Amino acid sequence: QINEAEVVLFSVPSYACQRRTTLDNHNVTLTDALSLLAENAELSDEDGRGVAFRRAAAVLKALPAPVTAMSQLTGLPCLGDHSLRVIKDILENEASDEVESTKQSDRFKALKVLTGIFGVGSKTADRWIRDGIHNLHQLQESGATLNRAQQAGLEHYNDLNQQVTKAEADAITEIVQEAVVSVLPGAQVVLTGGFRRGKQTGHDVDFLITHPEEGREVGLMPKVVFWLESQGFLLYQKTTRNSYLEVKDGPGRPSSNMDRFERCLSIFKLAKKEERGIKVTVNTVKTRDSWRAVRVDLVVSPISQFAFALLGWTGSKLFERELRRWAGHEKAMSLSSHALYDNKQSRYLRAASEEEIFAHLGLEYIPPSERNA
Ligand code: 8DG
Ligand code: MN
Ligand code: MN
Repeated sequence: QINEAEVVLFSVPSYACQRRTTLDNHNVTLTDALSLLAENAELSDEDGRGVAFRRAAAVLKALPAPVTAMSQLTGLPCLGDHSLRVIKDILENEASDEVESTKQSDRFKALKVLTGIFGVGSKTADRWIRDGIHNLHQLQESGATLNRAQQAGLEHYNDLNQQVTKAEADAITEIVQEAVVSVLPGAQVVLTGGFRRGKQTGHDVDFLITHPEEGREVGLMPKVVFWLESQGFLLYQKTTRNSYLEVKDGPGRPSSNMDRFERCLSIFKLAKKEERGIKVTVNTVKTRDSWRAVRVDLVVSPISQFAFALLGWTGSKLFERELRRWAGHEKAMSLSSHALYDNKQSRYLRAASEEEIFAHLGLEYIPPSERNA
């Protein structure tokens, strides 16, 4: 019999943006299981279920010790019946039948393989599966039409499904920095995404670029892309102009800030470690085994929106979703990667740092390394 007094009871606030979630996860088995069910739901276009499992996993990630008994979970938020059942199965039997059978199902395996292609989402994968395409070989034989992103994704499939290391992210940071200062001296490059949260690996490398003088960043992305392309660093790129309208002086008065947020989804050709020189101005790699493909996201933001862009692109995805939910439901505010709007005051709230945004939202500041929800 368990002595009630010896059972550690956990308590966490209900929004992930109210909690500190480090990479030190004491419940990996449980969170992996719930994350797999979340992924399966997302791949099946059941977003509501996906979020529910993500939230449950995030609660367990925030606990200071491993869960050993169901009684410890009493009163914890975001743990629905389904998640609790999965946790109970794992605590009692070391595994959940549902998780194991999902992992083994042909449909889940096919969805994973096909959406593992850069440019292929769950809808496309689902259509292909219905056409009898379950793997890359069948896809290539099928004669299905692939867009430019998907062609590049298929071509670099193995590289892009291999985790990017911190060392590779650092090497790419040097290249991007070189490109950016070459085309606009004084411009700043910040590593965002998982690497900014302290992760040692990632599926891509994310950067945010700005210039301390408002307006100087206009037209920067095409120049950076041209520099990278002419130096032989890009295997693929697609630049999109963001059509965001910032309303500086009240609704109905678009300022000169419109259409400035630009994004580039790319695939870099990165020299392998032993091939990388000290100075990385020209990509001189030739043979196929001397380089590898790495996914890189570039975003350009005007300095006036930089704090919002930085907060928005640092993640994690669930932390971002929870910040926006907190803003909307608890504060009657709308948060985006561009701005924070206060619906009660009918005005935008300025911020020059992430700390100021948390303060506007009435939240304790959570540093990037504790946003790993
Ligand atoms: P990983 O690459 O290490 O696997 O994880 P990550 O770095 O956390 O994930 P990510 O998929 O690279 O996304 C990084 C952040 O960028 C994440 O917080 C969500 C954000 N983000 C997108 N797409 C978009 C978008 O279209 N708009 C905005 N505002 N943010 C986005 O990934
Ligand atoms: Mn990333
Ligand atoms: Mn990314």
